[in-house]
Amino acid sequence: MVWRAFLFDVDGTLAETERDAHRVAFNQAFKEHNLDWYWDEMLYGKLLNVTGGKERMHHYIHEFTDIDPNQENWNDLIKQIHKTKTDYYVSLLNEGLVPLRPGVKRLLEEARNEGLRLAIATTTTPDNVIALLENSLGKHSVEWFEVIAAGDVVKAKKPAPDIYQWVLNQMALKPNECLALEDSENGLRAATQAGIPTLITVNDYTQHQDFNEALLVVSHLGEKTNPSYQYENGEWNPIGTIDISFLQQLKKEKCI
Ligand code: XBP
Ligand code: MG
Repeated sequence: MVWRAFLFDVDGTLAETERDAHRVAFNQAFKEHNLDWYWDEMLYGKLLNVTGGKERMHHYIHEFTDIDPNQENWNDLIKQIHKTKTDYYVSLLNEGLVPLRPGVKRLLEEARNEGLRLAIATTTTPDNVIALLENSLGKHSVEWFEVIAAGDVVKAKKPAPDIYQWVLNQMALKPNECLALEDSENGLRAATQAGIPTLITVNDYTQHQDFNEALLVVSHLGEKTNPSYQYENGEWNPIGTIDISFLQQLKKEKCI
């Protein structure tokens, strides 16, 4: 059995969008809505435990402010703030300042050449995904992905498996025919609960999370001039570039 599809997470996996784009856009939106909230890099790291921007703001109000969420119509307010945040986020990406992570473009192109099917499974808003793809891979790259599952398409966001189950359903694929590519424990839990083997590319915010259930944990996908490192038994060792033949071999050795 070989991989038939790669299912990509977006934030933290395709690009390091969280600290310098989502976080910045949230703060810009708070200012525009006359809120004195400011999410610094450390606080944002804690808030990332809750996936979804609207859900993250609700969590912040409950856990980090004295606001009584019942006193005003916070549901509507949060929707408005989130819309402003999405506009700022898309503008930031349109400036072209958020590059893809090492090896992402290379692996996507290889997968396309070899006829593997591609999909996106993410918590973020669809407009954000399109902005990232168009700005980093070109106008038509959205068409590379058979399914783009994003945002509120399912009610329960990661770590719930719903978004992955939705993608499997749309593509009529079995979990063990797919490899999920993720960067976080929440993402790993979502994919694993859907039965999908998962490759983790860690980043600064997620490197200390629990990835015991992952098929493979690496620093990034790697380029010839920027090799990847694999995390195993408490150590990081060079592994080169993660390409299709490496991944198909990994499936043969470690999966059914
Ligand atoms: C991504 C997220 C998203 C973004 C914000 O998680 O948690 O919420 O931070 O996006 P994952 P929105 O990578 O696990 O899918 O503000 O558009 O919700
Ligand atoms: Mg992610």
